[in-house]
Amino acid sequence: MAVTRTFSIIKPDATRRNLTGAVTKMLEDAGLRVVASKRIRMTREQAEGFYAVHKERPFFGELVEFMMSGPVVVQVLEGVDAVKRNRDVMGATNPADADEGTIRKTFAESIEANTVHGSDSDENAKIEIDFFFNEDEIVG
Ligand code: RTP
Ligand code: MG
Repeated sequence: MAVTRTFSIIKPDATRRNLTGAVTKMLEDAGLRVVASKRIRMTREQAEGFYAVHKERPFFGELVEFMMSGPVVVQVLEGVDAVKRNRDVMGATNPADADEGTIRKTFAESIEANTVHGSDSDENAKIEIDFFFNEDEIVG
């Protein structure tokens, strides 16, 4: 299995509760390395652009407002089979369905305020990393 990259967001519900370190520790303990990280406040343009695939979904407006509601930490993670490794430690979108020991089971407040985002394919990981980072900000 190759070392690959994925893109992660620690969402506003987590930064509000001062969980940046706790979430990052779970990512690291899962075998992922943080090779880029920055704390930002998403603009409306960034939130709408990032979640453009969900534009037609009924929850789109609320999702955009939520992602703008506080600081987020955007990260590039590196590891063996990084996309799957990250999705496994994140757990299901709805914390009620997430397995014990996952980030969302441990910390998420609701299906929307669910603590983390993680890319769902290598292709989307590259698009999402490029959306927030220049290559010279990533130090492997
Ligand atoms: P993410 O993209 O954030 O990693 O989460 P995901 O793949 O597990 O879930 P996705 O279907 O891509 O949905 C993106 C985010 O939209 C919010 N959501 N709200 N109110 C709702 O029914 C609902 N469904 C999804 C969540 O914040 C979800 O992570
Ligand atoms: Mg998704």
